[in-house]
Amino acid sequence: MGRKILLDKINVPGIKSYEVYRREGGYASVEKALKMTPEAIIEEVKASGLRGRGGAGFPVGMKWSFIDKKSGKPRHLVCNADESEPGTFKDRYLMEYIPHLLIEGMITSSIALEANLSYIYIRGEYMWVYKILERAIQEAYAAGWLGKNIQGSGFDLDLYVHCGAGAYICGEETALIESLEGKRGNPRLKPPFPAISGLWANPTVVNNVESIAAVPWIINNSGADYAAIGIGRSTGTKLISASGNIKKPGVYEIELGISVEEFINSDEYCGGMETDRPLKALVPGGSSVPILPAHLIYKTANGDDRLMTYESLSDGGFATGSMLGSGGFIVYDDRACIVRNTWNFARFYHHESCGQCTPCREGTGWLEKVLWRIENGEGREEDIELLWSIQSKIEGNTICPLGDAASWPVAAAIRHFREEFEYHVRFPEKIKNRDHFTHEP
Ligand code: L3W
Ligand code: SF4
Repeated sequence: MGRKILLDKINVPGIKSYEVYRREGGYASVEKALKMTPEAIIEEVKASGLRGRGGAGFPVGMKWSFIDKKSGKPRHLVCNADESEPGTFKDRYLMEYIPHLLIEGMITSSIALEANLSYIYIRGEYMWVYKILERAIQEAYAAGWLGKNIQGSGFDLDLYVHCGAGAYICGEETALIESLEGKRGNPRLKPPFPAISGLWANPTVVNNVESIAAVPWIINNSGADYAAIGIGRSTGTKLISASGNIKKPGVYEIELGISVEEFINSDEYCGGMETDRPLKALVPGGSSVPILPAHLIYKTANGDDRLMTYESLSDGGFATGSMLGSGGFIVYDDRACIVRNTWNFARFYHHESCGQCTPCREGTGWLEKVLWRIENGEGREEDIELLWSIQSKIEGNTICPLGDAASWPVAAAIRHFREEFEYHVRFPEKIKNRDHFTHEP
């Protein structure tokens, strides 16, 4: 069995409540952190090698050390719980079943950042999880872990949970900040990064739920202990939301470094393919990352085992690799129509584009339209080149990463499944007469 450090207590009856969570050793990291200097806490997190679990994989300790403490302005920790990436549902699981782990992580991390006012920004569709967090926060206030002079330490911390209103773009950290300030969630140009000028122009750290939930274990044990789990620069454990044509969809905690083959086929995780049909494709990190064709799933282009790490999943760049991203692992068997899947993702990004940048606002619309006509047997010979041209003009030319996220899946689908697009264009009648959404009639 792989090591569990986030989900190890998830099956303890009543762990959602403060009493049980505390009895199981909860809030020990806060007690320890209150006796440490903020710098020492940050050093432990740096030593752990923990990387941001929201998608970018940026080192958490390094992000914390960027925070401007010299300006004398108030500082904030904001938890990004706007989990909206198609294929990703791990943060919901953590917050729903062990909410105090996130609250404990928020307190310990706020002590490190010397932040006295912190927020959890949760996606609007998670209303029932919002209520669970609200209740856990009230329990933490009642037990003296939040509010003035927590546990007699002289440190004050207020924590609020704020509900989004249904926009994916508010998961982008600066759009999230705008939204938290009460404005429309339009991403800001960076720099300045939030660590210098974030919420109300104050120094702000925005971290994903899973990143913050890993902090208590690191402080209770040590950064070195955390770094000893995993492999290379992919340290610790990672939650994976597994879905698609597998026997056991769900949320799994893995030690970074296990092979993709083991993750898909072992009974401990996905349990193998849903039926006897062959594996066709994999999206390993949520809809924003490039899709991998069958021959590049278990092995990299060099013939090495493909591992569940930041490095191995991106091995060879986008020509032959993808990204670990947020760990939204979508498995497809040979019934899947890649054109339809690509259109479905493109439709999502078009709908969620905030509209500030022309390449994203217009380009995502064109991607959706052209993919829709190909998928419906109305594609033209030149459409594949047109798609390639549109996606290439979005990537790298926008304010925020949503533009890249819209272009990468299209580029990868054409790169690896071009013959499927060509088939759609060449045999429109066969495509029109399909009775279900597979590639072949
Ligand atoms: C200070 C520097 N901070 C980089 C920070 C930066 C960000 C992180 C990664 O962006 C985006 C992000 C998510 N001084 C810094 C610095 N930072 N250089 O480090 O930045 P980067 O540039 O390495 O990655 P990126 O891919 O361009 C990541 C956004 O993607 N996102 C994520 C959604 C996540 C959730 C979730 O966790 N629930 O929904 C989606 O758009 O917010 O803006 O923090 O500031 N020199
Ligand atoms: Fe808005 Fe798209 Fe520009 Fe991001 S890339 S700021 S979502 S228009």
